[in-house]
Amino acid sequence: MSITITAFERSPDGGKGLARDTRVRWALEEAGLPYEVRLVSPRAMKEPAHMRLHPFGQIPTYEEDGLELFETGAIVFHIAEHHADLLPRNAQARARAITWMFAALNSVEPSILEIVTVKFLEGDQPWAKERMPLVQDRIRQRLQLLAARLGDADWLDGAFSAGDLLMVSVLLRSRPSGILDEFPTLAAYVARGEARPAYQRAFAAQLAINAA
Ligand code: GTB
Repeated sequence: MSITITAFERSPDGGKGLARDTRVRWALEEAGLPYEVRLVSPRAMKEPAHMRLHPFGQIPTYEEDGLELFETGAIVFHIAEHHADLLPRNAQARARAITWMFAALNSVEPSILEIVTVKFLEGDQPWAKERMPLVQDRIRQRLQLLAARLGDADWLDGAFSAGDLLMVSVLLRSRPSGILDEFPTLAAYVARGEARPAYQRAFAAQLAINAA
């Protein structure tokens, strides 16, 4: 089996691991699967060769023996389903882990991404400064409920799963704003994810490309 993913030629975060290829790398490392990385420039991302793989001209993409995927959630799900011990065998526990994958991407990440929108896309608007605290408060509301659900458990539902992999990855994006650290149990949850050897390998691999 041969697996190739795509990543930024140079991530705008300079190696903090926040671009979405890190999530795919992490899942592949959890599965113990070797993979190649094709680096794409911003221009190449919008050219036909890449647009054939990714209809929106983005990274990451995933190629495996003729199978071509885009969307990080779908890629991580594929890896979890076919290659890794990232989803429980019990049908109900499996469905709950998949639910957490969707929750990470649909119910937690959108509010966190709004910070990027306000900061970088709307930053020059006269109302941007007023909007930011509203956006930050919406993130806090979501994280408060997530923290309540996690309680003092290590992971969201039993053993570490693809749901935790995506939730930790999503929460990492709230760290630069300082909001993650307002929730010590979530910060500790993220730290547990980061301490996993598979995450460390994924992080190091992207850092090797993106560090100055
Ligand atoms: N829904 C898609 C998925 O989950 O795969 C979204 C993919 C996506 O947003 N890709 C981004 C991309 O290709 C990179 S990850 N952007 C280029 C473009 O659209 O032209 C998002 C990202 C970018 C930068 C940072 N950063 O610098 O911290 C973090 C995350």
